[in-house]
Amino acid sequence: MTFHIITIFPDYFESPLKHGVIGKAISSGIIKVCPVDLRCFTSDRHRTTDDRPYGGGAGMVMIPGPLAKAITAIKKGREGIPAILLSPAGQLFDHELAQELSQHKELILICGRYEGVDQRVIDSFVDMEISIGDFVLTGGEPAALVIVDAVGRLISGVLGSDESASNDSFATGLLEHPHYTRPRTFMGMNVPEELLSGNHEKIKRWRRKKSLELTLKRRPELLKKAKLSPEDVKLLVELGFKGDRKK
Ligand code: 21W
Repeated sequence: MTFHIITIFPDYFESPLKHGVIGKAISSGIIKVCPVDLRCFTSDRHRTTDDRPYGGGAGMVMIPGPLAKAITAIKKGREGIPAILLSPAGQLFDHELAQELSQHKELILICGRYEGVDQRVIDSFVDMEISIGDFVLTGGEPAALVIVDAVGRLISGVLGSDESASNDSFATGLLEHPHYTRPRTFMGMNVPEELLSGNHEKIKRWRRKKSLELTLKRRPELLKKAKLSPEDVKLLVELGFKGDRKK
């Protein structure tokens, strides 16, 4: 899978993509990340990428010319690559959207800077807009990294069988149970005895219960879409769950 990233800071992507499973997937060629320097598509002496907004107001707006050229250059000869603008006004990114994006062979991620992008580029060259959450970033670059990471790890061969994406917390629709490792006692705190029992049924039940408990406490809205067994529902009702669920 190839991510083309249009940015005025191509070096931004160097170090974060060297590490961990994404770093390995890039060195082995399963994933390619190609930062595209927006300034290469400028034609004036100052290599301008932004200008003052019509109608006035604070801040600058990314001018349409270089962005249109950059997107067109990447799309040329390869039909149907989605061009995605990272924008605080975009569709909220989640696991489901990550899975959808992972079906494409190539993606174009466009990083905005300043106050935003001239609307005519969005109208004519952008297929979708994505936000990574309700908080304000300084630009689209960190959001592009988030998308490369979350989509990249879903590509076959990126995760080892150990860390397989199929039982990810957001794939199962629940938050995960707590984890423990050695030592058995740390600062007077013991590992829950269920995990030391060696009884796999008992361990499974304990983990499921903790997972349901934590989801109910922290993210009750996730329970509406989670796949729950009748035993799960019974447990949740005992824990005080009364929300109705969609199928
Ligand atoms: C932030 C651009 C805010 C424009 C009121 C007056 C990409 C992002 C971004 C940015 C504004 C994403 C303002 C979550 C994000 C991004 C830069 C609006 C500010 N408010 N996902 N002026 N959050 N952000 N102007 O910020 O490019 S994906």
